[in-house]
Amino acid sequence: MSMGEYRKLEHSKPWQYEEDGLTVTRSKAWTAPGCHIGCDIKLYTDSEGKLVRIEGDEESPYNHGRLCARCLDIKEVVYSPDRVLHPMIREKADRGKDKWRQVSWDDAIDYVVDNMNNIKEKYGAETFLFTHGTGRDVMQYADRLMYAYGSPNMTGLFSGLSCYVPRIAGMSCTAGSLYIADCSQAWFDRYDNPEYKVPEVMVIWGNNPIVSNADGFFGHWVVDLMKRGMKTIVIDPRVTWIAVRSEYHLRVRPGTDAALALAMLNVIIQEDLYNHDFVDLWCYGFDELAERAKDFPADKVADICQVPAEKIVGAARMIANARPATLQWGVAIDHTREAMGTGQAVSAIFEITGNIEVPGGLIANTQILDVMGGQWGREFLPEGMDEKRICGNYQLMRTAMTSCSDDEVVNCLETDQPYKLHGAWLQGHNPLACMSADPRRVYEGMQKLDFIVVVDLFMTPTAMGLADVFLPVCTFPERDGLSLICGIQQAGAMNQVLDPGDTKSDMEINLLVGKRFNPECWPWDSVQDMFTEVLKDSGYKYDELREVSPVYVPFEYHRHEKGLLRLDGKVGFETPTGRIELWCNIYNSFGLDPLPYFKEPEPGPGSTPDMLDEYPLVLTTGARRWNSFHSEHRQIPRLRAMHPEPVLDINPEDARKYGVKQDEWIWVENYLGRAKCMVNETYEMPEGIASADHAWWHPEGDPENLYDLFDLAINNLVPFKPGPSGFGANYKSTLVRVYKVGRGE
Ligand SMILES: Nc1nc2c(c(=O)[nH]1)N[C@H]1C(S)=C(S)[C@@H](COP(=O)(O)OP(=O)(O)OC[C@H]3O[C@@H](n4cnc5c(=O)[nH]c(N)nc54)[C@H](O)[C@@H]3O)O[C@H]1N2
Ligand SMILES: Nc1nc2c(c(=O)[nH]1)N[C@H]1C(S)=C(S)[C@@H](COP(=O)(O)OP(=O)(O)OC[C@H]3O[C@@H](n4cnc5c(=O)[nH]c(N)nc54)[C@H](O)[C@@H]3O)O[C@H]1N2
Ligand SMILES: [Mo]
Repeated sequence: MSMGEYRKLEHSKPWQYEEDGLTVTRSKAWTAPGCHIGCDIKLYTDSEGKLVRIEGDEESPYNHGRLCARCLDIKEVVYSPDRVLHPMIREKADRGKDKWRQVSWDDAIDYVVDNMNNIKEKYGAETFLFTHGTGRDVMQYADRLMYAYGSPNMTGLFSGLSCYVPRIAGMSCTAGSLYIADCSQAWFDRYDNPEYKVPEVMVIWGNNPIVSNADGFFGHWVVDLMKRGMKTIVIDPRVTWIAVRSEYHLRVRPGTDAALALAMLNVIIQEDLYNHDFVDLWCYGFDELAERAKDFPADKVADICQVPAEKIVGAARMIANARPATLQWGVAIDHTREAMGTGQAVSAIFEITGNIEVPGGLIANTQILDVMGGQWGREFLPEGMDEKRICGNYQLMRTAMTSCSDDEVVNCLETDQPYKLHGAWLQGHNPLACMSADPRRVYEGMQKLDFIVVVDLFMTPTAMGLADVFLPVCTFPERDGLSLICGIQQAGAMNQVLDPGDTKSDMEINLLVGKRFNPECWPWDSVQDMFTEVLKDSGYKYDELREVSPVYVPFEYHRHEKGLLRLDGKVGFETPTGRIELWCNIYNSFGLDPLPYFKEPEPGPGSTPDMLDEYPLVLTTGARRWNSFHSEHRQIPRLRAMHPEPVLDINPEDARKYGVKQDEWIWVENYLGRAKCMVNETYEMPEGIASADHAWWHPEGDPENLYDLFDLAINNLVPFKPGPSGFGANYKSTLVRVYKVGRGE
């Protein structure tokens, strides 16, 4: 949606200049390696074209010169001896064996195109899967390649599509758009902007923003705001850096957030603390919500969530009395089978208190440019193909999404229903180590495919186990690119400063391959021409963008009152009633509960108490670490040294109770499987709740043992089992026991 002229940043220097004998190039950090945001950076190269330094750009309105450890260590990634530097092919019979043959790009691309075309001719394009991992600037190019080939099947092999998708889809259904915390990121002058207001309270719910900087949200904005007087409420079982500085820390039992949110709604409604004007004018279904919330009195919910009732009541009052309050939520909301009900309950707190589209509240995240969300190139998908998209009976998913139900894809791999699959293109994705629940199912299911391509920068367990062709990508200093960030409405230029050698960018690879499938879909002569096309709404050509990057879309508050949030230009929200639907018509029409609801996580102390004898500990997984992005950076020495092995964070009382000790290797086991890690005794975790790292493998391990993947994968304990809508899965709640490796096996 274009809303007028883009704003551009005035820089004190050109995009490239000399300083102390070095060339400084302004750019954006993105991928590879993994990152979720795209900070403004300065790359310092010497006369031999070597990267010698990287700094945050102090003129950036986004990160104000700050960078994370992974960016500061980018040199070790770029020059890592572990990188794959040439295309490689392996015989299908040798999958899992370290037997690769180096080939030229021409040969690799011919081989890929021939094999993919053969499958299309023999079995149909729908039998070829396309996948990509999280949040990279790779996604839209992978989508477009799929459309050029003619397949409708994009998948992450991720139970319940459990990353941001449930929150985005949920808010789109109930409020017409995703809403994000207003930390003044839409303004160049930020906190000083006269229209901006520092929130009185920010609720940080199932998110650790300073470590994770997730989804376009720069975590240190929270610290900036705390310095300007903002108070915080943290909802997290773990003691985080912000939690110890917050007014309220609710150490909720994993997977019970919906009950907590419903209890807070009940307090706000019963005590008449909600915003009557906003509810009367802009909300639909308030009475029904009030009725539902009555089932969640604070003292009952205190038992469910293991949070004292007075804290629930106090936090609810504090949110309702704040002018404004805002929400920064995280992936813990999606990592439960009840993701849709949970997200709906949490967002309703901020809706009925009138914190929508106000300065310092929650602002609509309208899409920048039209290339995101699986839409770019969708017109090239042949007629009738979308009906073949693998969604099972998840009708909301089929209607609201352009991708598959990943759970149904795994069923399809195993049962050959509704049809047999034959190939896969995996780009920026290490599913066996990260996204896949029960990774053995995916490993075995994928073995049935005739042809698999992996596009990555390092050899991974997924590539070693499954790939027939490996196409090596370059890192971000080695390529031009665009950063189009969700979470802040800007477009930025990434500028190449290093020679990529015999590696290529994802964009170039997809342009080369895409042209062969459908030249009309990929008509450009260069990636730069393609970027200019992507940028067309902004009014800038790619070359011009370098100088003025980043450019921001126009922005204003109270857009629902001005007809700026609906496609028809009327006031209100893009929902069937034009209001925020606390009782959701779309859910109702798909046979789903129209109101927020809570169901005990399964297994769990509330649903399967009989399992507690055998599996006494509640387990959450995957809390982000400073030094790695999921399965990445395990082979980068300095980053690995910060956190050398997977750990289980466990309260020292629990460690004693279950007979395990600091730094000991243990098995964490549930009814489905087990994974190995080291004990870390810490009071950061409450008694009865432990937290295990995810996405572990040993790049130094035996390739033919898939780098210890199946020993270390915590997802051995996570089933493919989404919620009733198909969205959300229990990556953050199960029941386990722990025991020393070698004991009782
Ligand atoms: N350094 C680094 N940054 C990353 C990533 C990375 O791997 N490394 N990954 C990126 C990706 S893809 C994502 S999705 C984001 C995610 O980033 P976040 O949303 O911050 O996700 P997590 O760190 O998994 O979890 C956040 C907090 O939720 C708590 N938690 C665990 N279970 C529950 C629960 O049931 N309820 C509640 N309320 N809290 C719970 C954890 O203790 C943790 O402190 O980070 C992104 N950024
Ligand atoms: N138990 C448990 N499991 C989880 C989670 C959890 O909290 N708990 N979190 C889940 C979440 S939220 C997510 S999003 C997934 C993440 O899952 P993934 O996105 O698969 O994770 P990554 O390891 O970051 O990336 C996969 C691969 O992409 C490569 N790569 C990085 N950048 C680029 C690039 O620019 N181009 C290309 N071609 N390749 C690149 C990396 O080398 C890596 O091998 O994991 C999920 N798994
Ligand atoms: Mo994620």
